[in-house]
Amino acid sequence: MGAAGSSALLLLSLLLCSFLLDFSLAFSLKNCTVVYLDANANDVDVDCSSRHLAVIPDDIPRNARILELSENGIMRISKVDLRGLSKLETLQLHSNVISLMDDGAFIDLTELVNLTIANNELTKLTDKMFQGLSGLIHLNLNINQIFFISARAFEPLISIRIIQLAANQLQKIANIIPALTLKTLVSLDLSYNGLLSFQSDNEPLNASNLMSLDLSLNPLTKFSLKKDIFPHLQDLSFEECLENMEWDVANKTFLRNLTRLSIRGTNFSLSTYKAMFRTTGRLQELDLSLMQTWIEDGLVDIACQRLSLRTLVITTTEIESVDDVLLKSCSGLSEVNFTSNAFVRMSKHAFRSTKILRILSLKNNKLSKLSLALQALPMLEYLDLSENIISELDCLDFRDLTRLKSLNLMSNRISVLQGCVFEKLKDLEDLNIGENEVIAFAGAFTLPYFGKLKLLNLHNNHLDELQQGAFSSLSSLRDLDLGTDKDFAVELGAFNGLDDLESLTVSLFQYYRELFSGLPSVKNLRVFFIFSTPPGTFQPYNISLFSNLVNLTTLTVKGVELYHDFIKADVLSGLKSLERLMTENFFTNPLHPDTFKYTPRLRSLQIIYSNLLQLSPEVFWPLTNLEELDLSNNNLRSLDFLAEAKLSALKFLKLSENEVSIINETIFQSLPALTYLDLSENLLTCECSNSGFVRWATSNNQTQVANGYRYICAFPVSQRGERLLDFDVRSCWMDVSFLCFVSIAALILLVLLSSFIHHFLRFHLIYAYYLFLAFLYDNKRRKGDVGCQYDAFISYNVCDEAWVYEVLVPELEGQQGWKLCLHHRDFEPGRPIIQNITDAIYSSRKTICVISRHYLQSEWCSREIQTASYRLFDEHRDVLILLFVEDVPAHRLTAYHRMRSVVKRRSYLRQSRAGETGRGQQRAVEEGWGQSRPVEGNRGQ
Ligand SMILES: *[C@@H]1O[C@H](CO)[C@@H](O)[C@H](O)[C@H]1NC(C)=O
Ligand SMILES: *[C@@H]1O[C@H](CO)[C@@H](O)[C@H](O)[C@H]1NC(C)=O
Ligand SMILES: *[C@@H]1O[C@H](CO)[C@@H](O)[C@H](O)[C@H]1NC(C)=O
Ligand SMILES: *[C@@H]1O[C@H](CO)[C@@H](O)[C@H](O)[C@H]1NC(C)=O
Ligand SMILES: CC(=O)N[C@H]1CO[C@H](CO)[C@@H](O)[C@@H]1O
Repeated sequence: MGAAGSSALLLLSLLLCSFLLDFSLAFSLKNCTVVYLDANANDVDVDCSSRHLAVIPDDIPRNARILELSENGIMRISKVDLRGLSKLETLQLHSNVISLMDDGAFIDLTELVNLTIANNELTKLTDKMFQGLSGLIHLNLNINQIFFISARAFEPLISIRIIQLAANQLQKIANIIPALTLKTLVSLDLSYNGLLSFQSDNEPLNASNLMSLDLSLNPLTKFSLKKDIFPHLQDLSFEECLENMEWDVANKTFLRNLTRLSIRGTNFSLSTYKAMFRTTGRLQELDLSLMQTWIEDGLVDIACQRLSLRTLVITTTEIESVDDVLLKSCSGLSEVNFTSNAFVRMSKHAFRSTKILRILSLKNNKLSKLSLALQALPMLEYLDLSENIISELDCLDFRDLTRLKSLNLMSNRISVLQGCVFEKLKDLEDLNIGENEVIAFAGAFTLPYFGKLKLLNLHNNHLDELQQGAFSSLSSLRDLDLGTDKDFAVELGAFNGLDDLESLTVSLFQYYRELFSGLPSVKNLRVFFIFSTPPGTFQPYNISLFSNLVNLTTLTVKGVELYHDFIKADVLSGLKSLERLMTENFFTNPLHPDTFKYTPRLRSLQIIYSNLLQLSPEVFWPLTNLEELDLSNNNLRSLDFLAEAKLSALKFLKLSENEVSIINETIFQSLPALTYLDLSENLLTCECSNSGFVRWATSNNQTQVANGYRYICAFPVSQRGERLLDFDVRSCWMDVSFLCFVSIAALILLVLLSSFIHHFLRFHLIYAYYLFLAFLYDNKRRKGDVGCQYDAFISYNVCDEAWVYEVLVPELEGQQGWKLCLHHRDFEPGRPIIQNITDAIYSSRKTICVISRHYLQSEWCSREIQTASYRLFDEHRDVLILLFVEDVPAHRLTAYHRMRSVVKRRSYLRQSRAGETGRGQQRAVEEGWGQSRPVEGNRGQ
């Protein structure tokens, strides 16, 4: 293995390590939230409002349709800020400090319909500012400091219909020509600017398509039309223009389409008003609010004489009474809005002339009793008497209002409802008696008057009790509100007869078994449980409270000072259609595992403020369709129950305001559909125990961790106040990177070491290898217990054969009487040579190597010397005798012969003079780690 291999490995490990630390696939946005939308999953609504942003974040999803950036500190919209947001339909930028918008900043926003840059610091609108906004319909530029609009600024807005420029600094009509000339524009708001006059005389204006023009709150002194430039204008406002304005409309037909004029709070001269009324003959709606003096001076009368008025609005005055003359000339009125005046009384004939009045609002006045005035309104359909001080209703009050459809008595002081009051209201559909002091309604709703009543609001009254059949005549009722915080008793059967009821809100101060029987159509039920002591009367019932509501789809229950013990495991039994359940302080810890067994269709579940502390996964097993789960405010410490909860359809999970500190990110593997997760306001720990979650939150590409970048660390104390997702998980990966480092380092060392060994100690290794082989072989042999057959095996090269046969063999075999093993004589034919060699060596007591240059070159000879050497080590027997017949230089002792160390510490023989036969062999025994080397030992030659 070389350098290339090691660097490849190094690269691999580096890749692996960096992969573990990759954050590039972020899905959760840094500063924004993709709003979870239940019904319309198509819309991608990105909310970045109120986040102290100074610039538009760069991680807005490209498929965003709604982008809310309001209430930040954005100063500028640059060319690149909104690049690529080609799906955007609504862009909200109000309440920033934008003073600069680059040319072409909106160039990609071709789908944009609604753009709001209100409440910023724009001063000029320049030519290329709105380039690209070809689909824009509504542009809101209210509350800026715009004083200049360049001639072609609005040119790209070829679809524009509404422009709002209220509260700017436009002074001259010339400033607004670019808007007035837009062919598609139908509504223009120029209120609260500095316009001193509105004159068409010298301006290059042609007929516009404008239908609504608001010039309120300008210091106008002149309104002059010399040309027919507003043939379609329907709605014109001069509210609170406080200067005396001259009205100069040259031809009565110019404002022929004008139907609504607001001069509320103005203080023009009588002649101006008269001139106005003269040229707006088709007017239908007039707003004279905030004009008490003018009204007292008879302006209503003048208006009604001149105009074909249908709607009169007089609000926000101190007028105390409606006298006989106020509406004297207004016989055409069908709608009167008298909201927020100071009416104490109305004269009996106040409405004598307005015979065809259909809509009357007397909301927020000071009426204490209804006057006979109302009896003159046979056509009245809508009557608003809310926010007065009416305490009593007389049987005659509504006697003639036989057409009344909607009666609003909310926020009065009514304490008793007599049946006769409503006797003639046979068409009544909507009755609101909320926020009164009704103690009893004395059978009012059992009388057969209310055949058409659809909506009855009785919330926040002082009812004592609801008797059986209290609403028995309300068979058409769809919506009933009985919510209150004042204790009252409900008899069983109280809701009998409400066959069509779809929506019911009720406060309960006792537990009632079967209370909701006889409500077959209810789809939406809101219950407030208010009882703090054990009601005593209940004991385990077979039938639970809701069991009759088989069509209920939405249930909202809120416990207020609730005594929880009645909530049994089967509290939801019978609710087989239930899809949405919202509970607050209702369930308690522990939640019974069977709680949701009865509600298999549940899609949305909220259990908040219930101190659940912990949950077991089994609770959720029946909820296979659950898509939304809100468990906020429950002091939950752990989310581990989610791992086994089998919530495979869950998309939305809210767990805010709990006490979760460590989140095991693997639980999200068991929530395969999860797209939205909110963990705001928990006690999150910024330690390595959460590093897995942090990494998951920042890198997973399915689940948005809503507001994740705002989560604050609660622990450890040193990190308190830091942001969780800013927590540097790399410091945790320190362990891993350290491991990586160590393993890489070890690897490199190994590589280096092996090249080193290969280079310098190769032969020792090979030697060790053979030693091992020999060991194995020896073991085998030992078992066979082969004794020594020969005294010596002579290892030699054929070139030295002559010497061996002429000198060595005769000497040893002849003279000494040794039994020698010679390969040409004693090797068994047919066996592998290596086998023969090994056998020969192992069956001889000694191995004599006749070393010459030829010997060293021969492969077989080196095998022989090797094998003999192994035996030396293996058996610790000195079997090797090296017989040097020639002077061999050191460098020739290459390859295996480098085992000089072996030679060194063992004995060897040297023939003093080559060819000098018969001289006997000196035995130069050098024991131990002798210094003399065999070659050096040859010196004497
Ligand atoms: C634009 O947005 C505003 C504020 O949300 C809304 O009132 C208005 O109706 C929208 N206009 C259009 C054309 O969608
Ligand atoms: C304006 O009035 C004319 C005739 O008076 C009518 O034809 C036209 O439809 C009206 N336009 C609008 C937008 O109401
Ligand atoms: C008003 O204008 C109409 C047509 O727009 C014209 O027929 C009529 O003569 C004009 N009246 C006056 C007084 O100029
Ligand atoms: C009456 O006027 C008030 C104030 O302008 C307004 O809020 C209210 O909606 C109007 N009521 C009716 C019934 O039009
Ligand atoms: C414009 C922008 O991206 N602002 C902030 C978004 O959130 C990150 C992390 O919390 C901040 O560092 C940015 O300044």
